[in-house]
Amino acid sequence: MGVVNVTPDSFSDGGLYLEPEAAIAHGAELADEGAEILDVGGESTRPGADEVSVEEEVRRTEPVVSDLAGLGHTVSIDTSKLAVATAALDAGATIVNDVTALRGDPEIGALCADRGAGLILMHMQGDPRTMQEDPRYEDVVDDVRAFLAERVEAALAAGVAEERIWIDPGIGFGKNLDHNLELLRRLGELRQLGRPLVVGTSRKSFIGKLDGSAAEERIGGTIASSVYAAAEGADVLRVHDLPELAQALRVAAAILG
Ligand code: HH2
Repeated sequence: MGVVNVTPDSFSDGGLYLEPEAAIAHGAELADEGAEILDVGGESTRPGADEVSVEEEVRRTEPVVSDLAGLGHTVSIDTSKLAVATAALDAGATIVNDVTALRGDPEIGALCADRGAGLILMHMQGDPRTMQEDPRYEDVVDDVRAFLAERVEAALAAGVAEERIWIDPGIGFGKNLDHNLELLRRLGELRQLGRPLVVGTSRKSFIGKLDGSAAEERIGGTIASSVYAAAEGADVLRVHDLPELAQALRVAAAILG
């Protein structure tokens, strides 16, 4: 899954693809480089990010979704707002990536059910403004697994077909360094839920906490964590840097046989 951020303030690529033409060209390039899904987002979820109005989020994302879907690409919309998700599905997206797992706008469940769309449910403790202040868990993997099990039930109750539901531990969302590392180390335990796993480690700050690197210097850490996640059973890797990761995954797959 390649990331297409149509935002001025995303933590690693904010402002680079704010114009629709730039975002569309970037998405097409990611697809060329091997991305099978293009994840279009119009609001940053980084800690402390400003909230964006529904109108502005639709204005940013809709033309990009429309063009990329029109080119034949599979597009997901990274949003927690019903109106943004609706506009994106109308424009040709087929997956909703909801980082609040239906807690922001629960009606996204019925929308996905209605349209036969895929739905990604991600774990987050707290909300983006405050989530990194002091995250706490009894046992981070057990807590995330219980949360995701409960959100899968909520999606099923809204009518979403089970085979269209994907789950994501939400690396960096209300987690300190140890929480992120433990979730990755024990990722296989989330497979007990029986749903495909999406994992996003790309350029995230846990990598910088290990070596002091800035966001654009974290490709090595992104590859190491993504290859490890794939070996532990991740089905979708959400990343910014496609060619490097695609090569790493090909080599890892060849070794594992
Ligand atoms: N991470 C980000 C955004 N959306 N969605 C899922 N399912 N999983 C993730 O790990 C995830 C996500 C954060 O990355 P990015 O989009 O690059 O940054 P920002 O939120 O600042 O735009």
